[in-house]
Amino acid sequence: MSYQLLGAPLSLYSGKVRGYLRWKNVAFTEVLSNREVYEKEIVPRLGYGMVPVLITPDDETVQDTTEIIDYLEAHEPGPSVYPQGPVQKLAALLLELFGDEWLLISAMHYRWAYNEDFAYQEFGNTAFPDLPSDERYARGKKAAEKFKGSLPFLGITPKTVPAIEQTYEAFLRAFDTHLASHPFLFGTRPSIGDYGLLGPLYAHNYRDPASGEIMERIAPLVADWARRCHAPQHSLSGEFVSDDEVPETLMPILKMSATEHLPMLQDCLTDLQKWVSDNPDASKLPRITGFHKYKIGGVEEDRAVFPYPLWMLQRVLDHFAALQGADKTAADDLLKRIGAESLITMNITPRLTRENFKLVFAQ
Ligand SMILES: N[C@@H](CCC(=O)N[C@@H](CS)C(=O)NCC(=O)O)C(=O)O
Repeated sequence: MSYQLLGAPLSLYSGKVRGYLRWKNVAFTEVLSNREVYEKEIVPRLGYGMVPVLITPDDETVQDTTEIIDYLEAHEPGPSVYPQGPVQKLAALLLELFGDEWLLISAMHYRWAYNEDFAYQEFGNTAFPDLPSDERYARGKKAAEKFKGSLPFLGITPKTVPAIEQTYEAFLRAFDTHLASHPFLFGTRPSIGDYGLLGPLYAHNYRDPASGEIMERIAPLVADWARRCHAPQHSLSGEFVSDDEVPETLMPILKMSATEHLPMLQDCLTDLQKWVSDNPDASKLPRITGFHKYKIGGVEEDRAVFPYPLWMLQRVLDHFAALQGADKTAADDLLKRIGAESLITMNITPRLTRENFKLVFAQ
């Protein structure tokens, strides 16, 4: 049996893994995560509903796109999406986090502001592929309520919408400029950072028709990159740029991650620590630990505190903490240049880990 990817065309995080699997040239079959697959496979395996899920040839279950990619990196041959160069790897991990968790805001906003009917139909096509089209739409609308309803939890409100659009367009322009001189983030080979960006930029912001038009108009090279990152199965390895160089054209994007995303992550950490002192006996974490203020494009709004992105940030910090000598100096320099020097002394305490598909405190 080959790998099975349980996922769906409309799913942001399925696109991240699908693009990676195709580039890595891993044999896999995609199984549409319809209602029956949720009930018979996904929920029994995870204990809750979430995609994508990877089922390995040994019938192991892997969830969370980062864990899926790391599993395949450890078990499959061929070139890696992790740059050998420590500074490139640091930047790539930061950009994976930025794509997965910060660009999620624009991905959710654009889907529901400009592609509502398309999305309802897609939710129905995924969950109930055998029903007639109008019934798929009606049932898709019901199934989509939870997702559309999550917008305020992500800080997407009428107050923040103009800032979300402004910062997304600035990101698109910066990435388009970078892509004029490099096919991927760090050269001719896609990195873990490319796949982090691919989630929001493919399934939502390229594939949703109205969002795709916006991308084609503002940043045609980003649309082209999304197509290439998600291209059908191929075995083109490419290379990362030499000498551990982080292309100058990535600096504006790394600075966005430092000035926009990092303050929110720092605030989440403070909130998590407060939650822990208020709940000293808790061993596992709820998905949301409370509400806080965040800022996007200078506009402040309430948003739920999600501890999960801190687990991803911990990966970035673990990589950084292992560096020594000239590598550490070069990594410090990058963090200072992009305005992320607070990462140099940051520690995620209590330490987080994932067990049985849940975020828990490390023992
Ligand atoms: N961090 C997770 C996020 C996965 C995720 O949010 N998947 C969405 C679909 S794209 C989902 O199934 N959401 C269900 C839910 O949030 O309850 C990953 O990287 O796998």
